[in-house]
Amino acid sequence: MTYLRVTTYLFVGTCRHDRGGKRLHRRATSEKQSKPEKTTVNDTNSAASATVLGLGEMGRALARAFLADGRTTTVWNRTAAKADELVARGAVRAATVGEAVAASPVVVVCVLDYPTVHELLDPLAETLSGRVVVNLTTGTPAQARETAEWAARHGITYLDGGIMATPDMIAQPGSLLLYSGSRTAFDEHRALLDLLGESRFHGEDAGLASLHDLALLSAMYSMFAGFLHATALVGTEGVQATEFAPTVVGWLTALAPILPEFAKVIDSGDYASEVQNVNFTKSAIDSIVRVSRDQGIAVDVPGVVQKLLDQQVAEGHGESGSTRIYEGIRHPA
Ligand code: FVH
Repeated sequence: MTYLRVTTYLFVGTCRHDRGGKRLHRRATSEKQSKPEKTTVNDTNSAASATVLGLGEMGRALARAFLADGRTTTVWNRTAAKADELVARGAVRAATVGEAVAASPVVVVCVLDYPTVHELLDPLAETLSGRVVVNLTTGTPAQARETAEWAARHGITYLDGGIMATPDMIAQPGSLLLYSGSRTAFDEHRALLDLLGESRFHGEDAGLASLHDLALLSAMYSMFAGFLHATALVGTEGVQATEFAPTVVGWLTALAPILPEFAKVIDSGDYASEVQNVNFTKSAIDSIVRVSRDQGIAVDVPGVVQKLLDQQVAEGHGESGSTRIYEGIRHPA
């Protein structure tokens, strides 16, 4: 349910922040455990200062949260003017990235992408040695692991993170940040991290936070696509999107509690006992595809689900629970 709340918040926040679609995209083990670890707050550096590199919409929100707690916060951004509002709130403006990095034991990076992270940090490896880098830039697990390896080679403590929040949610209820990488850094700087939202540690494999981040975004974007298809369908008969949206919200909210039930089936690998089988669901999806064609709209969105169901039927699993399409996704032919 937490994830659903996050998704819902992201949707609401996204609408508020969308600038021509740009914001929408940036927004949604052993030590490799799949469940986040519960940890106690143990910040030995509770008064520690922090540097924030990257003062876009998100970086500024992060810096604001540190400043609101009275932390000495040094900031740097390529476009210097974006630091102005933070300096007015008490932030220290660094003239160069090197000056910013040297100012604090913890360096939080939140820029466009990983190439930018490396462009900024690689020349400063020596200065960063012995410091903690918390990288909240969105990227893939491979990029996170590669950056962790780079950091380890230079004696830099590395924590990767994924932000499941929009900038206006930072430091507010519902803000969730996923972390992986250095457990020590997570524990030691937990109080600082908790200023941004709920902090969850996913293990010492630096790629795991990003994996969860992108998985949650995939759930979000798929849900958005479903909403857009449904809205296009009723739109063919003149129903306004604003009229239809509240009904969709109610419908999806009512159905969301079924996801943990699906999860139990998936984990058990036993798809026999589910009430709704592949054949039943396929008949519904076939109807959705048919009506979409009849109404003259694209069928790409339900077409994906139809293809997965067809695959299950072709493999002889028509009587299995329809959650079995998970197997087709998890183990593609
Ligand atoms: N905003 C959101 O809702 C999402 C929530 C989930 C996590 N994302 C990720 O956070 C990263 C930053 O996102 P952002 O919203 O702050 O993005 P922008 O407002 O576009 O700011 C981008 C910053 O990156 C700087 N930058 C870009 N290229 C360079 C470069 N070559 N050298 C130095 N800095 C660079 C840019 O600087 P400037 O354009 O202002 O000079 C901004 O500081 C991102 O990974 C999201 O996916 C946010």
